[in-house]
This record gives sequence, structure tokens and C-alpha cells, in this order.
Amino acid sequence: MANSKYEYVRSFEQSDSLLPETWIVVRIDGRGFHKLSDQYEFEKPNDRRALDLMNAAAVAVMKDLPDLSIAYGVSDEYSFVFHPSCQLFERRSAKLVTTVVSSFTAAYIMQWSSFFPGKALDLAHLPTFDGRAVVYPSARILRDYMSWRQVDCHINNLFNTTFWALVLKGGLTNIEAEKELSGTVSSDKNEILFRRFGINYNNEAEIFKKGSVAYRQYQLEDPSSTAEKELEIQTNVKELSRTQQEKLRKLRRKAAVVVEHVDIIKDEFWQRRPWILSGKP
Ligand code: DGT
Ligand code: MG
Ligand code: MG
Ligand code: MG
Ligand code: MG
Repeated sequence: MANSKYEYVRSFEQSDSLLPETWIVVRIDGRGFHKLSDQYEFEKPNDRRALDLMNAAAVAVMKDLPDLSIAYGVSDEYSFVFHPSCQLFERRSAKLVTTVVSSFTAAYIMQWSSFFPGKALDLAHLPTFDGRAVVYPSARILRDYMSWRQVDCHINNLFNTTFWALVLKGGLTNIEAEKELSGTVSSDKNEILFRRFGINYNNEAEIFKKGSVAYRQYQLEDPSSTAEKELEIQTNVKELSRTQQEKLRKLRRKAAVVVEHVDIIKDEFWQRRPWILSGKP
């Protein structure tokens, strides 16, 4: 095929391939969800329907992209994690981010009416999301990233739960509630909830306190797997042949995607599900 005289414009395209052998996290976040949650009257501080819809959209993305290892969601955001062995789109950042964001948005809008029956979306207030990709060089740092998001979930939820109790149950104005909470630490908020409103924060729903983690569940569980064993598997994954890689992708594609509301900061979650970090079911 002869090149046209216009072909040279290709040379203006810049490479945005992400560093090889690193964890890629694509985090998407709802645009203007403060306003959107008012528009569609989300319950405060947490709307179970909205969170379930976020999770349903995340499951659709995980199903669409078998290269994804795990995802974690809270509020209007979701972090999608690609394994270091991922070669999708030659690891080009823009391709990965736009695919995740558009796949998520399409699934979110498509399933909206199942979660908000009788509350039709209107064209002037469509849910949209932005996204970015960041790479992390080791499983330890990836886990610190995930822990960071889950700690954020906890801190924000404790604040929001106390804030809205003061406003909705305590009759304070937003400004008064803000003032009441300024300078307080976690134990103060727990105390306010318990003493003033009889709410034991520990009894709040796990989905609100811990957020949501989505991952693939396989039949072949090996709870005896140790950290050393995981590492061994991880180094081997790179050396797999093309047919073996293809086999793994098939297994991933077939696996059920589950959503749980559990601690992902402690070792236990990762030790009991070694395939998430090893990339090998
Ligand atoms: P952005 O991300 O810069 O475009 O702006 P926002 O407004 O999306 O801000 P962000 O992402 O920092 O915060 C998420 C907002 O979404 C926050 O104002 C609370 C709201 N939101 C998320 N989930 C719920 C929910 O379940 N219920 C209610 N009432 N609001 C929620
Ligand atoms: Mg944002
Ligand atoms: Mg947002
Ligand atoms: Mg957000
Ligand atoms: Mg095309």
C-alpha cells in the first residue's frame, strides 16, 4: 500500500505506553456528582441504589476486560487494576483509560433504570465520568494504594454519617453541623453518634464503611498458598507461552466476578485470594 502525502501527520502522535511490568490503576470518578446526587435525590449520606449501580457497572467492566485483576469502589469513584503482565493496547494509557471510562459509563447508564425505577435520566443531567491511569511498581505499593482508598472511604463515611445525623436527626443547619465537627477526631464522632443519636457506627452497613471490592472467583481455591508461593507464580507468569497466556485469559473470562465489602488493608484478603496478585488462577 502506497503512502499518501498526508501520511506524515502520523509522526505528530506521541507514545503514551505505560511503564512495563508495573501495576496499572485506572481510577474513574463521577463528574459533578455533588450536583447529580441532588438532581436525582440520592439518599444522604449513602444511597444504596447508587452504590449498587456503581458496582453493577464495575462488574460489567471486569467482564468486558479480562486483563483486570481487581477493582475497588467508593462513593462516585472506582479504581480498576491491571496486572503487570497486561499487554492490552500495548499498555497505551489513553486507550486503557478511555476504554474503561466509556465501558463503565455505558453500563452505568444502561442499568440506571433497574436501580432507579421511576426516576428517568434527563439529557441535561447525564452521569459522566473522568479517568486517569497511574502505574505502581510493586504489589506492596499497589496494596498501599488500595489501602489509601479504603481508609479514605472510612474517614469520609464516618464524617458524612455524623454530619447528616446532626442535620437530619439533630435539626442543625449544614453550617452548624460543619462547625460542630471541625477539629473532632474519629472517637469524638463515634461518641456524638452514640450519645446523641443512639447510633453504633460499628453496626452501619459494611458497604458504607468498607466500600466495594470486585474480583474474579475461581473454583480452584488454594487457601494454603503462602506469600513465597505467590511470588514464585508471579515471576513465572511472564515466562508463559502465548497459548498459555490465552488459556489464562479464557479462564479469567469464564470466572464469576464477585463484589464484597471487606477489609482489603490487612494481609488476610490477599493471602486467601492469591490469584489476584499472582495473575494466575
Ligand atoms: P468532581 O468529581 O470534581 O467532578 O465533583 P464531584 O461533585 O463529583 O465531587 P467528588 O467526586 O469529590 O465527590 C462525590 C460527590 O458525590 C459528593 O458530593 C457526594 C456525592 N455522592 C456520592 N455518593 C453519594 C450517595 O450515595 N449519596 C449522596 N447523597 N451523595 C453521594
Ligand atoms: Mg473528579
Ligand atoms: Mg466526582
Ligand atoms: Mg469522587
Ligand atoms: Mg477503531
